[in-house]
Amino acid sequence: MKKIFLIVTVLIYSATTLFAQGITQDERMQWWRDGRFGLFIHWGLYSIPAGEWKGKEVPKIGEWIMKNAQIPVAEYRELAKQFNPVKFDPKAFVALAKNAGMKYITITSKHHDGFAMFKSNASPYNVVDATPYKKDIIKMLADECHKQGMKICFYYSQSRDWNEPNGLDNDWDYPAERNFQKYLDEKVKPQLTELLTNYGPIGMIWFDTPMSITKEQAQSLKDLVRKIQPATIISGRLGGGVETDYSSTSDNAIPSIVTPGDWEVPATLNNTWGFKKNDHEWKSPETTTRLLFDIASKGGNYLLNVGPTAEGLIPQESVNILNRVGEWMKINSEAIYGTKGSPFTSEFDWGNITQKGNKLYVGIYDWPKGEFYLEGLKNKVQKIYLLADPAKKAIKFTESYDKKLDHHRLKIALPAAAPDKIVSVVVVELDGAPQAEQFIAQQHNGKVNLPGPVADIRKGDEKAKLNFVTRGGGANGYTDPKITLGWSFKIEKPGTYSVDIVSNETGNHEVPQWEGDHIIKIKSNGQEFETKVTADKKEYNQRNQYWHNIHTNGKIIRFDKAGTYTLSLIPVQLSTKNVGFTFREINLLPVK
Ligand code: JFZ
Repeated sequence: MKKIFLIVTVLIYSATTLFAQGITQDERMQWWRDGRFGLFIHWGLYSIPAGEWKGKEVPKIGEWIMKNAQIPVAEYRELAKQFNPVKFDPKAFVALAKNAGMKYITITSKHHDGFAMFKSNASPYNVVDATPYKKDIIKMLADECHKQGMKICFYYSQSRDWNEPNGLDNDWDYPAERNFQKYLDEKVKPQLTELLTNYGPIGMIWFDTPMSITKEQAQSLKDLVRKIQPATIISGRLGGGVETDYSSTSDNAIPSIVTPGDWEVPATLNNTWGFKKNDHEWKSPETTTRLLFDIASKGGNYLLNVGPTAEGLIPQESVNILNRVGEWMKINSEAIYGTKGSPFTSEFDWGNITQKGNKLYVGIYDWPKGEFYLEGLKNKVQKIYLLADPAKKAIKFTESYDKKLDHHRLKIALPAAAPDKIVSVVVVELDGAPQAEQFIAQQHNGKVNLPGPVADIRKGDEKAKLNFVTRGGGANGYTDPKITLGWSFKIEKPGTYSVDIVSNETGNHEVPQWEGDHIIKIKSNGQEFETKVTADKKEYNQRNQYWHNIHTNGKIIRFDKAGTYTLSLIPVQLSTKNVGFTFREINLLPVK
């Protein structure tokens, strides 16, 4: 009897929690997947020093000034008395995001410095109680977002809190012993409750830098969010190994190929998140727009940051860049919203591709002089037109199929002039959902691109794994020489090919790391050679701008007839002094 009672209770309990949640994962993620593009706002007391403390420039990211300059808590807190951003206009913030084509705003409600940008009963260290401004910035922005149909999301630093003796990471002004649980119970949970209760529906909580938070502690934060607002998305950096609703890449790090699952690239427009008066290293609108298109082509979201000043203004340079991206979005947003990543595994030299339903959006960065070729698309094409052309005038094309090679080619007779200087979008309407050939196709320029993440990765006879979601897109910690990679691909044009071995810099973008001297063997079509990984050419990569691609010239491989081939990369010895072999891809380049 007792047992039955227990079972019934458990059943009722799980049924009610399920109903209470009343929302599927797909439903929860819908707006985020459709939106693809959001505005990140890093704003807090750190915008007052703006990268300078007592007349000295403090290096690195602006919102870390308290730690980087080891400012005593008592001194840093004094900044609150000066915080008076009278020029803050929530309407202008939301309008800027809207005009850029962004669908959500994620603002720092509390960053690592511990200062809350909202009215909090859990800590007087907040914008209403501790500053002359006295207004709840989070409320002003949230209200405006709700009015304008923009999703409002809150960044919240759950572990690092330099203001609290029991928060993590203030090791210059507080004793080492701390009661982290007490901090979670007395500050984090009450503040999260306030954020999820007082500001209407919240799109997402963006947790960050979990540090040593335990599984149970992280889970309790997730449970809290789910309990109050089941529809709120939980971002990647919660910690404790607890599953979240999507993952965040490293800052400014874009995967090298289409990557499954829900993920987001948090990115800066210059080299800081919080405002720094001397950081003028701005990305160009061209780079920003292409990165947006490239991230969508790989299946991810782009969360692009601005750092308002102490007066409450978004730097004019940021405004200009976002407005320019917005001009592109006004014509081309159909190629971004609600799209999925490219059906192809390769990175193309000319641009990239997104897809939605039966359409491909071919985004061309470098407009071709003559005809344009898309290799390896299996579908029947119905119509092709420029997204920028309101008349959707049909563009001529021919599809051909090489039966012997089982290869499909689409040839498009593009107009002479590019419709857009940054990314021109060509819409290709198909007979069904886009389908790419199984084996990697040779590109029209003769190149065969063999990306690391799609390789058949093995350790002896067993399937093995390498992690490619690192900064720069190369393998992370490839130090085990027993791990080999293999690819299958088609060669259409017989001849001699040079093997271009590409790795990349990785690590903090202020001090990129790279390691060579690995000895590797390449085998293909009955030929093989051994080579040492050396930096023969360093190449700027506009899709991953902080980390250069490093090319190693391999030897020559011959393919005497058209056909399907394999190539394998077999380490002989891997150097492990630093970051290991950050292998990214191999290119077969025709030798003329
Ligand atoms: C964190 C913060 O420390 C930083 O101030 C900023 O808010 C940024 C968006 O997030 O910094 C990180 C966190 C994680 C990684 C890099 C920087 N990471 O996983 O590579």
